[in-house]
Amino acid sequence: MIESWRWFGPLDDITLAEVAQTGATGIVNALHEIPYGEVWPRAAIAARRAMIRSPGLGLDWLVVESLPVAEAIKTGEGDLSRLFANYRQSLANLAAEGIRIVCYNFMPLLDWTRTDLDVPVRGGATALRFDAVRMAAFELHRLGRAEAAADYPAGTVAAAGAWAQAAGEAAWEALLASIMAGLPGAYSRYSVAELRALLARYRGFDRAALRANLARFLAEVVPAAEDLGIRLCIHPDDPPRDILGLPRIVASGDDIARVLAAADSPANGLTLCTGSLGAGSPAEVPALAARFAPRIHFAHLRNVRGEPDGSFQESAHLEGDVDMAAVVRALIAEERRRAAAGREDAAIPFRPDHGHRIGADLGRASHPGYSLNGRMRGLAELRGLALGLAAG
Ligand code: DNO
Repeated sequence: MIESWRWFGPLDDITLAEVAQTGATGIVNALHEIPYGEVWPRAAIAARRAMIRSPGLGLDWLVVESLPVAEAIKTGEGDLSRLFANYRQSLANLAAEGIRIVCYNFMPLLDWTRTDLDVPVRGGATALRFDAVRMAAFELHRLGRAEAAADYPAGTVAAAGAWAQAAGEAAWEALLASIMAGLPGAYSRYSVAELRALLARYRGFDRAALRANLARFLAEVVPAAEDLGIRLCIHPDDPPRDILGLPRIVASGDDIARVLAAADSPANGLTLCTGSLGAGSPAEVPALAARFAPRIHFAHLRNVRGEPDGSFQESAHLEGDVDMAAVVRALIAEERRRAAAGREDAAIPFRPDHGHRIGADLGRASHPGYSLNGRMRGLAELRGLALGLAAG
């Protein structure tokens, strides 16, 4: 298990020196400044890797998260040949600079979605939360998506109405800011009107259509990745269900099996995200880790606690609904299998995915979920768990 850490680049408030202090050795990074669909130039990749490999830190850039898939590839609109060629060129440039694990997602429009970024937990720390009532309130009473009433149980729809009536402008603003935080290019926020216009692009677009576009994307890029020795790994949908009427196609074991079968190659792999999958069927996550182990190239380890109405809240890494020990055991077994087969890249990079804001995090700006202390706590716990299991 290679201890890794997502670092957002020079604009990240957390420095590489601080990352080194956590004990992590692998960096998960992206050239966030390059617009979606454009080529990542080789020189920019080399410069970023050199920065990460600063003397004395013991860090290296191991994983790209994400090489984003342009929206047009997801909608399948227009002539996509330039976008596919650009994606392949970025992969070639990454491989030329020695980076071989590339994570991406195929969620339409939104990336991960939460309704609350700072819910108080024990001792005044804060956590991220997805609240079904507030999400329904947003869809029904801000976005005006009347069809959303069918996506939620009647009790949730009623509770959403009550919430919407009582909410003042500040509560709406906070909700909007939370929901938009996961949007791609998350530095610029969409307004409600812009979101409505973007959603219109997906009207009448179903899972089958999105699956066909993913299969097309894989057919275009997996052969190139194979030649380059790159292992692509798709990230599951978060939350693992349709929201805003947008289809989701990487939300369950069956979905993942379908994606992996669409291009049956080690170059077409999975990012095992225990938090995303755990917000669906947490009890299944260890079995999914074992089932897809040979195709897992990267792991996001975090935990959630679900609630009967579909809400969930991010818990400490070893405290939620997912049996983290069982997941880590499956990953260690896979590493041993790879090592026995003589693979030099047997170790699987994982990162503590998200963390609460604790202690000094509370006074510091960081990307939602990407605090220093909270993730460091998670990393330390996962490190101990992995060492204990490997020794046992
Ligand atoms: C959230 C992350 C996701 C992930 C992308 C991968 O914290 O796990 O934003 O990076 O979905 O493409």
